[in-house]
Amino acid sequence: GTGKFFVGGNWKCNGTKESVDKLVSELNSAHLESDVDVVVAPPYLYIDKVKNTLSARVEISSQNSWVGKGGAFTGEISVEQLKDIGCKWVILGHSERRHVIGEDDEFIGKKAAYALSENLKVIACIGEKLEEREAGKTTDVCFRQMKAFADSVPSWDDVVVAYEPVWAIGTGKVATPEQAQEVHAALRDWLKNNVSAEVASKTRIIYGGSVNGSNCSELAKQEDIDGFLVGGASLKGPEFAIIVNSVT
Ligand code: G2H
Repeated sequence: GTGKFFVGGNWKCNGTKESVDKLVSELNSAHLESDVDVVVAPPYLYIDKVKNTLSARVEISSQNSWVGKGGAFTGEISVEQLKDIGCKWVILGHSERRHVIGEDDEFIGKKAAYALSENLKVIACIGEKLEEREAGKTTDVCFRQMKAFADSVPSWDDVVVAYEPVWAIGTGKVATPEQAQEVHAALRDWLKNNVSAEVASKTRIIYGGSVNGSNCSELAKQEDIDGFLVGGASLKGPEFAIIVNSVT
């Protein structure tokens, strides 16, 4: 792997005050290997609560942010507000936002540039759909999504790339370690050829899509897998800790 292992828990639109308290207490009592960056992304509503109760060992991410400065944008949350409340990270380009909500490459790229300009770090998600993989377009799609980030961000220092094949998300159908490694290596190569050798070697590329406590260690062994973005399995503290501790 490259750089420090990174494991993010994307809680998505799940939880109640009660379940969030339970998860926070499980995380506070779990052993988390020290050489891993650990981040959790609660729903906006619970960020303040989590920030105030979760060990500072774990950083907080939001699952989205507004594309520019706050103001008259009903229903949105600004980067400034996220920083005010103690967020260090934001997940952008998640497939659920691309394909369910309809955010496009350009909009996501602008969001990334704005977040970075305000010193919020970015978990930049990319990934192909099943029909794109079956049509042999996996790298075309992933490279196009990478280019949209590359065209917008001034620097990759505070960016972690998350490769999340859409067909593996929440489906229980995890990519094999070989399938994931193949794309991760191609992405690193893309960074080398299109950004710089230094960025290619320093940028962490994490895998997401049905990662759990049983499949994480084989994936973590792959040379170009630098960590995980975990959805469903991040809602259980002990299982999330197993994934964090799969660092090799
Ligand atoms: C992919 C992942 C987390 P899950 O969306 O971002 O979710 O682990 O539930 O497939």
